[in-house]
Amino acid sequence: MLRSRTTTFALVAIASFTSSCSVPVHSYSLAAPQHVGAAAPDPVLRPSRRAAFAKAAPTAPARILHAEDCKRVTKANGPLPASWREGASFDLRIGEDASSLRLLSTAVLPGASLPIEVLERRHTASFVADAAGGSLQQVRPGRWTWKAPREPGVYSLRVENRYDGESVCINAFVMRPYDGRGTINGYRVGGYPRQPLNGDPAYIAPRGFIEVRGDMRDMWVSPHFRLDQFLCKQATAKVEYLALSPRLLLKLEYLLARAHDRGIRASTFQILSAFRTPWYNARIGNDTRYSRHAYGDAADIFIDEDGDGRMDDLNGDGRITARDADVLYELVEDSMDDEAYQPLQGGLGLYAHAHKAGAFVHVDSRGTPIRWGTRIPQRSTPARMTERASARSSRSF
Ligand SMILES: [Ca+2]
Ligand SMILES: [Ca+2]
Repeated sequence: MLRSRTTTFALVAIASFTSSCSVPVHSYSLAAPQHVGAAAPDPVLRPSRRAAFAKAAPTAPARILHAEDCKRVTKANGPLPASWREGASFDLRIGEDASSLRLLSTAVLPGASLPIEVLERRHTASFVADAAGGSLQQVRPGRWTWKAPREPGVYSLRVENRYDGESVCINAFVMRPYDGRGTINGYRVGGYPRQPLNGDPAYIAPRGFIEVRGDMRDMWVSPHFRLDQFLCKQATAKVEYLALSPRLLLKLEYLLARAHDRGIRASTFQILSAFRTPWYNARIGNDTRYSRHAYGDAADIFIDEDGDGRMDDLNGDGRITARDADVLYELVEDSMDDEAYQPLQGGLGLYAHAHKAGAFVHVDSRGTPIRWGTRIPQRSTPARMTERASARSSRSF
């Protein structure tokens, strides 16, 4: 039987990728994802899909002995081993974000320093760390500084608790610097507003992007999400560029765990749209100059475990309607008072009929709570009226 436990998270509430971490750390708790598939079989799961799941069943993980071994895990063809989708036995702060996930990704500029710290008060001397690339220096027991190499790419870091042999892997993306001129290596980016919205540092234009090439697209960036889920939907190029906030990954993992708590079957969230370059955002008719999608911390999500490309029947009424997206909306809304959720605060929007995939929900981790779209009560309110209200606001973000 898979263990289910609550682990303590901590996260610093600043969203840029590279600045130093001299701001307070907020602690919170995050229940490890539960694997509810066996307990709550999905009646609409197709036989062929079931076979695919069985074929890719997680296997027992080999022990991770070096940072190089992390590459093998993150490039796994198929789901990560089940133990990697549970929480780690210790909490780690990576740059400004902290979590107890077994795998997290972060992004830094070339040559930048990335602080890594075990958030345990005791037995810090039992932790060791290593890096495949760059240079790693121990500052004190349980704390290190990784100096990123000059060459953009993805580098694996690893922290191990020697006491129990458990490792946490970190994908550290060294970004390609961006000079703001509209393209990067021939890839169209477009222009960011010169002034951050209301002076909010979350709206400072990215100074670099993750460079995505070759088989990097399939790599795991957190226990339930792959890199290609976050790529901009503009025409595929040999080399693509991406802004991806570690905090968005933490938020999606948190919300997935909450979905599992409610018995919702979801191996991941399907992401309609995550990163959008300002150029692409304008092309699709979004006139919001400050879309969080352009800053890499927003995702439009739904759940599709039966693989038909549309939202699943989350409320169990036998139909696929906006009410199914409302189940997700409610899940986020109910999390807002959770102490664990506070560092993950951000936007929440319901889009009732805005896409061929059906209804979906926008979430982002901008730091301040904001909601749009209208809740659709499951029974009482006439749906047509509220759905229209929701559609009206669908172009906002
Ligand atoms: Ca579906
Ligand atoms: Ca339904």
